[in-house]
Amino acid sequence: MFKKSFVAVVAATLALTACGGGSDAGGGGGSDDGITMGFAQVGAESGWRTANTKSVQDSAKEAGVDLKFSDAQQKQENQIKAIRSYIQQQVDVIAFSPVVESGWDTVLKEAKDADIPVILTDRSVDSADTSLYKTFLGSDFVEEGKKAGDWLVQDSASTDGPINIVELQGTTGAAPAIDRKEGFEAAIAADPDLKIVQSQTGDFTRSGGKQVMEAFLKNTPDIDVVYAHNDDMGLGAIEAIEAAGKVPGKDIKIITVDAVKDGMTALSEGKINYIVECNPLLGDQLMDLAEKVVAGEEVPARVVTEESAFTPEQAKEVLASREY
Ligand code: GZL
Repeated sequence: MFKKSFVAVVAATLALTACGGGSDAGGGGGSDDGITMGFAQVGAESGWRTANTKSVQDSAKEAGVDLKFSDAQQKQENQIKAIRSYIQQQVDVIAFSPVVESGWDTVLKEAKDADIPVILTDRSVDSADTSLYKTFLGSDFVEEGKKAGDWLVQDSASTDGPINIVELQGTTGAAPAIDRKEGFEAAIAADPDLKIVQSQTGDFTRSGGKQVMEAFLKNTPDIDVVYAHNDDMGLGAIEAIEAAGKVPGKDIKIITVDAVKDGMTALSEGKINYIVECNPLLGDQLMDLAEKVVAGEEVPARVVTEESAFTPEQAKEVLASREY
């Protein structure tokens, strides 16, 4: 045991020295006293994303990580461009939240060939080659969808007859959109009265949720429930429902995911009926993983974030103390 750990310490020291002094094997662009991270963010589409960006930036500062940050405005080609620029700059480590699951193998292979480790945060990729990244830090989105569906099954247990659900999906092709749909559908299969009668993407934005909900209200009679893949689309749906002269949370029940401040406020007011939490505060864990990866230490292939779910009563209790 001693021999192994001694070797690990030596290897880590050598790796750190190499990274600090700029190794010629690629990577190693870090400043003398810390590592340099290139972070390619999805965009600024939602309250969740804003909180996630703040967490990454604050944690980098605290950890002495030199952070190069880019906002892709929800475009995959911009994230790919940013990753390529980080490779050119020979950063020590690259982290990003893939806007969609597919289309990453080529650029991730370029990072691997440049000997720059990659960490997936928040969202994952569907690459068959898992050697293209060191770890994936983020939520279990299928579980989040299941929690939303389980609540609806329990909440509608005493209601007879069909319950019509309209679904506001997240960004097409994004892991949280695919998985939250999967988890929710699997959960509501327990009750044949629960039916998704309309499903369309609102792209995780408040305006997208409002526009799609306006269309649903025009073309779909008897909507009983909205299942929105994030709070922002749920808040947009509330605007559309109120404009149509209906009471959100009562005439039409609303279930969302995230639990950001604006969503929790609407929940505490009874305009939303249930929110499944998706924790955006990944910064500290990301910096810890990055330092380990750059030092050549083993890290778990998957780090799942701890999350809860809230009713209106619970929202009233915690609202004042929420960090985001
Ligand atoms: C989930 C994250 C999603 C949030 C949305 O981890 O990727 O993207 O649920 C955000 O609010 O836009």
